[in-house]
Formats: sequence, structure tokens, C-alpha cells
Amino acid sequence: MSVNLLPLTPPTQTPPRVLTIAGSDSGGGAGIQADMRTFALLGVHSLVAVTAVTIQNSLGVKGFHEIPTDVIAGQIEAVATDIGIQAAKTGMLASSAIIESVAGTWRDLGLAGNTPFVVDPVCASMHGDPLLHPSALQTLRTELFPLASLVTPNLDEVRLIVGIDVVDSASQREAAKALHALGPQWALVKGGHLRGCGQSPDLLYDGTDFYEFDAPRIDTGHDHGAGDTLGAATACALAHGYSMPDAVAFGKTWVTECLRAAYPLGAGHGPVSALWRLQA
Ligand code: PXL
Repeated sequence: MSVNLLPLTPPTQTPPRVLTIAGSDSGGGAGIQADMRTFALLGVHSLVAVTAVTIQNSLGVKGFHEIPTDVIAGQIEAVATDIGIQAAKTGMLASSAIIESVAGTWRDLGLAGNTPFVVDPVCASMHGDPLLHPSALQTLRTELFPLASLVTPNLDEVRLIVGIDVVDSASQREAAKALHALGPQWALVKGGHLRGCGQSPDLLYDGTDFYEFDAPRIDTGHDHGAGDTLGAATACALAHGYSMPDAVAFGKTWVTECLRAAYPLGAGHGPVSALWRLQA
């Protein structure tokens, strides 16, 4: 498949800057490490606000340490006020206090409404290990979703956030409407976990129109970091000024290629691979 990639910045010129506000994965498959890999291979400069450090390998998440909220807010402020950001995305936020701090900082810096903000509402690892305290779901709905340009839940996250079991295209539309009603400009319901079809249908909604994005399901056993990678590539396209439907279409194409190139790692699940970009 040929992929139209994002425009590259010539050497010595400053590329677009995208901020990831997310957790570290010691196994290097998901979280900050996945985001930075996609940013780099799309020619974007990575800025990072670490929210938590997970203890993790290919078999799962053994535990995590939350970064103090003033340190998280400080990282965001430091880079936004000096370096400047063309887009941001959130991943693992761990707790209600961290979500409040990120939302408050985003508002206080005057970024809300004028800088693309992709919220990937990460709740658990692919092994089911919790990455967000259940008590934080309400803060996610009321504090962060209204600031988001785009929210990108998978079907498990949809169930937790709006209580809808997506089983077909009608319930996927219902879920998109319920998510949009929480305040983001756009809601993307990722259909990658929809069983029984050979496709991976994602549905985007802005309160008026629905946009469908389809791609073949890549049944690799190694899809760690797929959601992060989709959000990261979409944020990069938004940083380049793409419209939301074009940015999501780009993100979907990018993650599909990364899924095709996924590789085994350790004794468990391997990651999707943005490194395909470096291969001949
Ligand atoms: O893929 C979601 C995710 C995000 N961030 C971190 C993770 C995971 C999944 O394991 O560990 C840090």
C-alpha cells in the first residue's frame, strides 16, 4: 500500500511541535514511547509531559508510579510558553487529580479552543491492567472531554464512559452521539474491537455529520500501542493544519501500516511498528 505521508521540514528548520501528555511504558511499545516514535517518523518534534511511569513488559503492567500534579503541569507550561505547540494528545492519565491538573493547565495557558487537543481516554492496557482509577471517569467526562478537539475511545472505553455496548453500526452511531454530547468538538468511535467483521470500521462525528473510515482488520497478535499510534499520527496531521476528517483518515492509514509491520517482543504481545517507515 502506498501511504501519503506528511510534509517534511528541511534540515535546520524547526518542524511542527506536538506534545504528548502520557505515561511511560518501560517495554517501549505503548504510551510516550509509541507517541514519540510516530512523531519522529512523521517528521514532528516531540514534546513530553510524563504523567506516570509504568513497570511493564510484553506480559503486562506490573504497577505504576504517578508523577505529582505540579510536575505534570510544570512540564506542559514549560514547553507551551517557550517552544510552542501546534497540537497535543493525552494518553494514560491515571487519576482524577492528574486529569484536573492537565485540564486546568490547558485552560490557564489559553490553549483551549485554539490548539488541536486529542484526548485518547486510556483506561486499561490490552491485558486488562487498569491505567485509570475508576473514580476518575467522571472527571474525564466533565473536565477533559469538553476541552477536546477529538476523543478517540475504543469500544471498551466507550462502554465505561457512556455505558453503550457497541455491537453494530447503529449502536456505534448512538455511542458517537453520546460521546459528542459530553462536549468534544469531534468524537471517534474506534471499531477495531468489533468482532465478526473482517474490517476495522471507525466512526467520526461532529454533532452533525458522520464520517466512516474503514481499513482491513490486521489480525496480528502484536498490536500493543495501536490506539496511541492512531492518536499520535492524527495529532501530527492536525499540527500540519489538516481538517479533522483528513487527519483521522491519515491516522488510520498510518496505524494500519504500523499494524502490518508489528513484530514479536518478549513472551507476550509485541508492539505495532512505526519503524516500517525506515524499511526499504
Ligand atoms: O495503549 C494504551 C497505553 C497507554 N499508555 C501506557 C500504556 C498503555 C497500554 O499498556 O502502558 C503507558
